[in-house]
Amino acid sequence: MILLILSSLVLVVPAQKPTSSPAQRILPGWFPNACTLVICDPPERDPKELEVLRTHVSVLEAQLKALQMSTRKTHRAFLGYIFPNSTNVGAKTFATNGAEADFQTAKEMCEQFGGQIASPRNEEENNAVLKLATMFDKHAFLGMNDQETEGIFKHLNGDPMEYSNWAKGEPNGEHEDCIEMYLNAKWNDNTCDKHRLIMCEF
Ligand code: GN1
Ligand code: CA
Ligand code: CA
Repeated sequence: MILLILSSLVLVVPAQKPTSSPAQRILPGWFPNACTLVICDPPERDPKELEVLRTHVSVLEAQLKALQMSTRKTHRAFLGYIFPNSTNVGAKTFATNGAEADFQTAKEMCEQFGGQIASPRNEEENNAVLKLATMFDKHAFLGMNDQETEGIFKHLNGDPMEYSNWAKGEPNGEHEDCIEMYLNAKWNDNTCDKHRLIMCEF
């Protein structure tokens, strides 16, 4: 049906009398109701104007860099105030303030300040968490859990858990989906509603 209408238009249009609009003088064979695409050259730019813009961009870039550095410094100072006990391992900083909470609250607390619950991925990181937990004599929650699929522990971002340090006989809990670290650095799965040391990593 559409094809029929279009083909009749093609037949009808050439029969119309051309108008004397400016478009007709430019494009012979232009018909009323036809579409015309007009492409214009961009206006010429003054090279000095471009130079001024480049300078402005450079100044803005320098200001942005200074602002980022100052924000980072402020954030670090702020973190030191909220979580005064910290230790660095490579690019990671583990930090705590000695408070305890259930897993969900601990998770939200760390996220609120731009981090996540401590999730050691090797022995060195595990020992750094142990060191801080020992200062408070408290078992710390770790980030990995098997809340999604029983028996399959994953990192908070979905990564499979490659490093582990389970205590003998652990994990053993169908209803224990969170991990606590004992004060001998070994791990136990326990229920997520237990209150354990809030240990974040940034
Ligand atoms: C037992 O000993 P304790 O309380 O740290 C259990 C864990 C359970 C936990 C539950 C060897 O640990 O697997 O998660 O109770 N340990 C053993 O509270 O059975
Ligand atoms: Ca479980
Ligand atoms: Ca257990």
